[in-house]
Amino acid sequence: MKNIFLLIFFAGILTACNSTSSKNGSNNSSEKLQETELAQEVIDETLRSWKSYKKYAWGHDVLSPLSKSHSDWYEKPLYISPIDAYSTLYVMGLTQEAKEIEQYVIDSLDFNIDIDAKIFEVNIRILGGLLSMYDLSGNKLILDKAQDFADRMMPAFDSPTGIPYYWVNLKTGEVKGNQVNVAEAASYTFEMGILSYYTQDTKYYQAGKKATLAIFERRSEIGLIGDIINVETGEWVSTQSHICAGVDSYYEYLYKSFLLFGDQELGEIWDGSITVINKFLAEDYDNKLWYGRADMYTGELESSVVTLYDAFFPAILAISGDIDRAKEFQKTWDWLWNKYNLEPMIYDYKNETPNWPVYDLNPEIIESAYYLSKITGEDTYHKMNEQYWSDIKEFCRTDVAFTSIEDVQTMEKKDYMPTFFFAETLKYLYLTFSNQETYKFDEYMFNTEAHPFMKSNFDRNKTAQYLGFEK
Ligand code: DMJ
Repeated sequence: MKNIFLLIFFAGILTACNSTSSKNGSNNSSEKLQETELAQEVIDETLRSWKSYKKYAWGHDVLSPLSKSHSDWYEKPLYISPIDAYSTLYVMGLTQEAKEIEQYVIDSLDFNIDIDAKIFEVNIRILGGLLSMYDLSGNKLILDKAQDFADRMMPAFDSPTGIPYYWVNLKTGEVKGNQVNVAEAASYTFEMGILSYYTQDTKYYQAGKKATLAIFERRSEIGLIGDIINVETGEWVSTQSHICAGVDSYYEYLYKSFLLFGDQELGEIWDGSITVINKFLAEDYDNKLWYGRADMYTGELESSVVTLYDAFFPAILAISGDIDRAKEFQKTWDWLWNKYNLEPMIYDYKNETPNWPVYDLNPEIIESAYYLSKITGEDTYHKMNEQYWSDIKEFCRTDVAFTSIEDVQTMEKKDYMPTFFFAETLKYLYLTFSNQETYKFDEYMFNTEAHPFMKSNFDRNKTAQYLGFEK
């Protein structure tokens, strides 16, 4: 017994000597408690996958784990996997690996490249990833990179409605693509607000908020929005209202931006939106809570086709205080997961068919189980993530990393490990299982790609001024 105490004592001294504080005062991994076996397993698997990325795909966007090669999103790589992986490696205490990415970003990453980038995707992954890298490291050079990147995104917002075009050329600022879905139209207030705060330049948040207001102002008389819009005319191209893929992060950012910055206007839009979502889209079918698709003008439900992205919603319901619905909806997704032992990308709950049976290592159900586990303290949600992790290991694990699944009915593998597997899936699993005190649930807020930001970094007495909204 005495020996154990001595060991703990010396380990304590060692960790205290090793520790360095980041800009936010968040602690280095060496101060954390002994990890649980499961958390350690997630760390080991993350490190294994990261080493494979480095071996087979370094300098490129994505690892192809079956062919042990790589692919890029565009003609030239944007280094998306490492930027997405950084905050997960950091949070897990893999600080050397994280530092290596930070250094590469500073030394070698140049965004002055002649490629058309998808504005939504690069906002959540690259801008969000770089801002979080700055938040965690305190390295001002990273903030400069983030600002440089955002400045290259800004021409996209110069449309007649303020809703960004789909593509922007990072070198020339040329834009194209005048039809976007709602998520692509209006999921910018979070990253752009953070950038405005750090640079004290309101223009970023103002551009993001203008796009959000442009969507909200085009709601129907009953308060619902559609899902695809023309950025030049402001006319709805599709008038189907839902919370699924293609809309999801619009709602997520209304609430999270209101919470992080205290912009009441966004809070009011959220309040109005959640009321009509629950009124028109929620339905009880086969003893389960579902959110279907309705016509934005009549509110009539017209489709029971949902996407696995929708499993982000229990987390938002839970943080906004609707624990009952959050639990109920999570139960639905848990049922679907257990039906296939993974989730199909698209599922029709009335026809009981997977319309698109792909599983891309997506995080949403795991993210919501993590939030519910922390908010309710109930073991059910920890157990859910234990189950999901066990299934992912069984069906998606390869000899070098993890890979997506072509069809959850046959478990045929696809040769692709999406960058959000590093950013989100592994992070939420780790945080659910971890004992460590460093990343306290209440102290952080995540962008939609799970890049963490410390809430206390954003002083509520300054947000209105730095972001340019009325108190
Ligand atoms: C992620 O890229 C983001 O979470 C996005 O908002 C939607 N879902 C994917 C992963 O499934």
